[in-house]
Amino acid sequence: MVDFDALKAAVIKGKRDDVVAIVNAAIAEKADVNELLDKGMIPAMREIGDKFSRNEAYVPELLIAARAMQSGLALLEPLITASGRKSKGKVAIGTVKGDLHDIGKNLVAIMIKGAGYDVVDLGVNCDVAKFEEGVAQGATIVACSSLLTTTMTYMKDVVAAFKGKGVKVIIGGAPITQAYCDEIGADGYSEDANGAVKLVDQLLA
Ligand code: B1M
Repeated sequence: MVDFDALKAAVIKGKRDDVVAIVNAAIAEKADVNELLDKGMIPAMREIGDKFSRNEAYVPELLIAARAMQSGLALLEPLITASGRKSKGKVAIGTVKGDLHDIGKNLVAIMIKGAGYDVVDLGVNCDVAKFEEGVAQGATIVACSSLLTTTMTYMKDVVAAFKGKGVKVIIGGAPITQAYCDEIGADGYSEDANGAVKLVDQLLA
């Protein structure tokens, strides 16, 4: 049985080796990948963020927690994306200009890949020109992630850049809401990675 509390604690403390050991053991016993994410790893990142807000944790602690989280995600990725699949379309994804947070973006990319789409991962700090590179590679959906209230405003520029060009722009990230999506005229918003897959399914149906 997976000890979700131990997994959560290991991510919060940035104990990469412990995260890897717990995730590997969970994989060996065929644990549910979504449960590992939803009951262990994602709440851990939320908790370290709350500690940061209360000045009980600082940037270095966020960084080591993020590294531990990424190590666990790397182990889960092949399970999420496994399946002999024919591509259903192409999505370009990136974290917007000024923003270096990539864990949520990576998770969304893995889930979209797992649902049978090709994904061009443009990384972090993406300006409009970077998103255009993804479109030049055949993406018909641009997915923007932002974790900062100071960088989410750049999504408006991305939406404006692709208006009327046959490319849909979808947005997400902790500070984003449906109201913000409506305000900037984006083609869709989702709160989490599973919702992002549903959005892509709808837009490419
Ligand atoms: Co930063 N950080 N951080 N940080 N960090 C937050 C976002 C913050 C909320 C922490 C806090 O104060 N409680 C706060 C933002 C406050 C604000 O804007 N109002 C903050 C801050 C202030 C900062 C710095 C400015 C700190 C500083 O330097 N003083 C700095 C900014 C750097 C920069 O980007 N320019 C900074 C730096 C960092 C680290 C580098 C140390 C590290 C990031 C490492 C990395 O990503 N490789 C980090 C981390 C780890 C966090 C927290 C703790 C965790 C983020 C995370 O990975 N969550 C975060 C606190 C929090 O979020 N509660 C925080 C887990 C991840 C799975 O969730 O990314 O939300 P999330 O993704 C979800 C959904 O949002 C959604 O699906 C995902 C899965 O369900 N989603 C999408 C995301 N993208 C989507 C795209 C879609 C659809 C859905 O497309 C359609």
